[in-house]
Amino acid sequence: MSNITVLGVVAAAAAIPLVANTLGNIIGNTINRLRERRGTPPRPPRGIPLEEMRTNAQQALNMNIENYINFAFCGSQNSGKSTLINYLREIDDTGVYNNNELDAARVGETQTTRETRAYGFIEGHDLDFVRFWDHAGCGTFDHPTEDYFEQNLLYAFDCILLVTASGLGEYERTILEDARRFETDVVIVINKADERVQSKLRRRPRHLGPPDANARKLIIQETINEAKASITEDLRNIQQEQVPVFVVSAHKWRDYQFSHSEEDKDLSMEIVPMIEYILTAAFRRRAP
Ligand SMILES: Nc1nc2c(ncn2[C@@H]2O[C@H](COP(=O)(O)OP(=O)(O)O)[C@@H](O)[C@H]2O)c(=O)[nH]1
Ligand SMILES: [Mg+2]
Repeated sequence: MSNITVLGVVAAAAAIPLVANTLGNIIGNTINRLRERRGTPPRPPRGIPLEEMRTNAQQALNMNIENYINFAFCGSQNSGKSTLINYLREIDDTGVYNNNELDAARVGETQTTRETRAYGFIEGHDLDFVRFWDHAGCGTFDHPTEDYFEQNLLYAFDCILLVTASGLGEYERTILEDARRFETDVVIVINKADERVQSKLRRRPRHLGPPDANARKLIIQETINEAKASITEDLRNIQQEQVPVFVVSAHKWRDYQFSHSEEDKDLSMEIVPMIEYILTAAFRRRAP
């Protein structure tokens, strides 16, 4: 059915002593509300019977759409999908913070490694009923085949995160179109926004000196606004302006989990609203 290798679900490593639960501390209510929808499968798109969606997901992807909330991370090579997944799972893949990197998604791997893989959370983590799917194979070509979305069962996911570090190419436009056709929630994630902040800082006139807390916040807000404005224009051109856009920095989200500094949290930008949005989308789609 699918030409993408599916590896077994990566079991969460059992013996990590520290459960950070950063997201649980911030959006615990949204998480708990969704947890109660476990067991209710997501509503299938019109024309596809629930039973068929359930069986196909199980057989082709080994994906349990009932007991787990499944999110697909799609996007071109190098946009930061694997990095995002690692840091959202509060797993450090750099070794810098001395966290366990046993089951981290491999970062920077070449596009010849095509495998779709699910990542869960450490047992006892607030999000242990959620699975993040690293949809490698997405974006290994500029023009996805016509039946790509359907073949890869992307409609069986609770929500698709379309990750890009730049704009919308042919690949992203195709996914957006098919997501609409198959009534699947999708969000656009503009990652690596820390680099945009850096380049703004480099252009800052010297006589102003380093920015204080307020100036920094302004620069961050400007960065978000500018990144959104350009994507929104692209979206308008393809009549998709209803698709939500989140501007984030995966790297700064990692830093925040270890530093707990407000500066790093600000620089991670819209990570928390993004997660809150996809959890709410899953909640809506699983209405009993
Ligand atoms: N500056 C910056 N680099 C990032 C960020 N997220 C990922 N990267 C880098 O982008 C490269 C590709 O990341 P990876 O997760 O392998 O991308 P994937 O191919 O989409 O899975 C790696 O070198 C990452 O360290 C980010 O938020 N900021
Ligand atoms: Mg990857």
